[in-house]
Amino acid sequence: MALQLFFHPFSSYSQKALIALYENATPFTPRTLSPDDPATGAEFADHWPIRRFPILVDGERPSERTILEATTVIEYLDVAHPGPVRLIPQDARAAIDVRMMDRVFDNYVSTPQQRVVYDALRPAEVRDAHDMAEAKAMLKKVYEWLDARMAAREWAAADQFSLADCAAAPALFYADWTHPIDARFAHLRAYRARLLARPSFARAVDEARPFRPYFPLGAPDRD
Ligand SMILES: N[C@@H](CCC(=O)N[C@@H](CS)C(=O)NCC(=O)O)C(=O)O
Repeated sequence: MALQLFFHPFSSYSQKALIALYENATPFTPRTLSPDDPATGAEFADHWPIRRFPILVDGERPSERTILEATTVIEYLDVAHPGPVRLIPQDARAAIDVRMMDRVFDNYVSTPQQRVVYDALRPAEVRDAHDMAEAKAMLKKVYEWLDARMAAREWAAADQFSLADCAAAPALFYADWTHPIDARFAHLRAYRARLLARPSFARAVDEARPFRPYFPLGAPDRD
């Protein structure tokens, strides 16, 4: 049980880490979080009281290493368990572009997308219409920026599939469900479709299908 991933298949940040594991067929023990399995939940909370997933645990107690945050999980895999697909370019300048785009997808796509979902989970009387308008405005702005950026690119950065695309795939997948990407952003929509066709992400999407009825905004009848 060298590598364990505590995660949920329907969670966007979990999918981000899963893509990296699937890209390199890296062996790991899935530790799926579920209300039906309080023991796994307690072990997870022991590793990370903040309880945001995924986390990666490498090795056995007492000398195991716990890696928090999906980006860091991918960075760690690239260093400690590298495979044929290197998700961080060896060239330091190219790696900066990859890390920059990883931050863009997390901070300006995933974060506003999650705000909308978390708002929908709140009781109606504490929902925040102003915050929702701001979150959707940010999505709209970032769609426009990403559409221009993707006009002449296959992948988000460094001319290769990378950490940035691991971040982009679930972020754009759920963002489009949350605040649809307008048809005029054809480059961005084509990029989202390319990500969906990537076998590692297609597998993560397939594994999450049973959970679609739980999407708080109502899952559309499409990927
Ligand atoms: N910054 C974290 C974010 C992780 C995150 O937000 N995970 C969500 C699932 S996609 C989560 O743990 N949600 C449970 C909760 O908020 O209680 C990362 O990059 O891994």
